[in-house]
Amino acid sequence: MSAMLSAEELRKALRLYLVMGSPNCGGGDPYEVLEAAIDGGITMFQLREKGPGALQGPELLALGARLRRLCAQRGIPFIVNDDERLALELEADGLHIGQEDAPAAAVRERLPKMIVGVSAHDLGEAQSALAEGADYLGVGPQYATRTKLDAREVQGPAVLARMRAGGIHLPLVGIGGIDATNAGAVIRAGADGVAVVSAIASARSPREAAAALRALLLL
Ligand code: 3NM
Repeated sequence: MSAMLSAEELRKALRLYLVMGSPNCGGGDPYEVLEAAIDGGITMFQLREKGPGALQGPELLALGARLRRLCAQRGIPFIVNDDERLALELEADGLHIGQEDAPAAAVRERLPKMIVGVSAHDLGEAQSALAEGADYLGVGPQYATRTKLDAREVQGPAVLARMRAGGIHLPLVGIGGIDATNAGAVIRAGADGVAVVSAIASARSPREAAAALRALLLL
């Protein structure tokens, strides 16, 4: 899956988006977590190797290559967080960037064939990201999260509704503190999907956690 997905395919792929790296797996093997999550029914994956104990250099590249291969084998779009060079080295399907990372327009220009995802926190940021050529937006934090230490103030699903009312038709995925108890509210507010870290990666059974979310999202 190296060619970019159509907007409709991307909307579907975003439905249950697992975001994680080795620090999120509670000491377990990220490969096994990802494999179980795919068995449970995730529809897209982002390698986000951040936080205490995050791998770097050749170790990160080796892990990325294994996860990338698994995604390719299972038909799951593989996105890299923040690290443009790693995304190129791994021949990722896309790159996800935050407001603090490289400007979206420059990334879009350098990576014309990749899916470009951008984190947006309000209508203004969503409009800018749209103008700069983003393919989808990650919108959060929807709820309180302990996974991202520098997360902004909790926004609630209303931010998604404000973006839709403001004319943003891009694929949107909610992120931050999402689990089976609140995923429905995120979708009802206008998201095409939910992005989760701990609800799957830190679950006792990532496969069952993914399957429960998938059932709830009517996939
Ligand atoms: N981005 P969990 S919140 C990676 O608000 C990330 O943009 C966020 O982790 C944002 O599902 C977040 O464990 C962490 O709450 C989400």
